[in-house]
Amino acid sequence: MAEITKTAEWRALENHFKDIKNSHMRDLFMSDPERFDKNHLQLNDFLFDFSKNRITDETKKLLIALAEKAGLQDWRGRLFSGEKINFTENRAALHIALRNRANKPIKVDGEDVMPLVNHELSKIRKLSEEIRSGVWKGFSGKKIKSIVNIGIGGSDLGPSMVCDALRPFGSEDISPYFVSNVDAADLSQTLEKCDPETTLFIVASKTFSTQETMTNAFSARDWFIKKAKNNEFIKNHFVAISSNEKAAEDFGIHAENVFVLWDWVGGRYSMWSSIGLSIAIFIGMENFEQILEGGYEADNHFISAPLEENIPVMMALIGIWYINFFNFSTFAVLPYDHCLAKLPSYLQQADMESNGKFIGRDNKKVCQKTGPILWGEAGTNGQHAFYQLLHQGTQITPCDFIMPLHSNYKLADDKNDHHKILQANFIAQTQSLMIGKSISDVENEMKNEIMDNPSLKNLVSHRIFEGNRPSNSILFESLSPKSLGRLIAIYEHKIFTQGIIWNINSFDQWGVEYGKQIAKLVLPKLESKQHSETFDSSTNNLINYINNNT
Ligand code: G6Q
Repeated sequence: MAEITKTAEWRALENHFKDIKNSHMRDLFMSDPERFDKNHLQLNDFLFDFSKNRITDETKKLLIALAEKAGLQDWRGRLFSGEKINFTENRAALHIALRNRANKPIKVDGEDVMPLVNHELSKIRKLSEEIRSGVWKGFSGKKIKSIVNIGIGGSDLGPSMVCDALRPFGSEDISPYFVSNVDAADLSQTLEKCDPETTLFIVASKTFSTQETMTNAFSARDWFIKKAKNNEFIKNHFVAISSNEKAAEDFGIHAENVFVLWDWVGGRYSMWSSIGLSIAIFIGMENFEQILEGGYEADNHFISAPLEENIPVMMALIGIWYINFFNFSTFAVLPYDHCLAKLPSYLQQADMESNGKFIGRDNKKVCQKTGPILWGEAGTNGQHAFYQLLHQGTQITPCDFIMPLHSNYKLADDKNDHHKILQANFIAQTQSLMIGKSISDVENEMKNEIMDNPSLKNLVSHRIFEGNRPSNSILFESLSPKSLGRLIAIYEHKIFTQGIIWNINSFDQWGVEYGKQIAKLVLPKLESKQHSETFDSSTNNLINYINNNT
């Protein structure tokens, strides 16, 4: 395919941008009472309102034409058929197989992967049921009360985010903990809350070689053996999730306690696999399967809905409109549900690790910007921190506001109506970002004050809001395993769609690998306290400073 920025479809969008860039959404709403009707989509109880964006019917038409030009429909089919679209690692990207609830065969190298997926699911079911029911016992005969997932990045963020989000569905008898950072503080603070007799460690590492995870796993094993005093007991307290079964067994984990992952499951797309073991233990297998059902619902929608009615596709296209034409480089995820506080971090990895790339599938440098800087925070907390910049900053950040209609939490005497207040703030923010506040509104508001003190007129400009700041609103019935699965899968497909249009491989992560590689070169210098002359003067001096002062 021709470089996307050289296509007629891209040029048409550039021309259209010149026409529309100064239009104000306030006017677009005024001139079209049906703007919401025309600019929202629904997938069962999932409502995606994209009417508060700087788009017209023409914008949508031109963006859809761009997606078609990029061959999105074809690529969508290639993703779902198990083709090795992650060509730099010669791998398929088959997270959709993990939630393929219809069990339709999906082949990689001629082999149907569904029997493998189903086998792992049955292992997850068995272990999670045994732990929850107390059939699985610790070395001294006690039930497991704490599960500690030791993993980082894709082997941590998903399960950690989901266990927080679905806490109301979790067992009251089991506490899930997540240790990711190699900083000893992380493991120490977790172990303080655990008892070796009642703790199960899940060492989650696809490669089983990640420095942080292995260091934490060895330290956890030492902590455990100190109390258990017998290596034999490791089998009651350590399980592994890895595609490197041999390394897991060499660590001392019994073969039957190793859950497998395949090279076609990318780390940041792995919460649907055995990496979700901690989720299944905490919320139960039926609920874990509901997460998969939600993902499957999103998959069916993505693969079959026409592009203009396709939620992930429209999300992706609107994102491209801002990143590539308006030149807005950042994007905020703002969940109005406290349990989704970790969602921005989760999506930050999903998006930035997938699409933070400058080399195209044609091995050349891309000619347009790719993934945005994704950040965010739960509402309403963010309102009292960074929303000032969202309203009046010089950079514009498109936002996704996300909220369930019903909260999973009700205080015993809920006369203070917490959830209505949360909802009111959600609506107020999206509305005010869009509409702004004009000079005449401010003058009107300050009329009496200015009458008393005319010098206050100078302050009018400070209270003006330009508005025209875009956002999507996402509403759904309640935060349940199924709705969460659907939400995550929708974002995965949004990211995929953008990657296709930008002509990049969304499924490798050489930047992560580079970090792992460099750390291994530096560590020996610190361990041996050897004077460093290998690197640049800053790096050498930092190493030598640490060595001289520790
Ligand atoms: C995810 C990335 C990365 C990875 C971690 C952990 O897509 O590849 O975040 O998940 O570096 O890797 P391991 O699971 O191999 O320990």
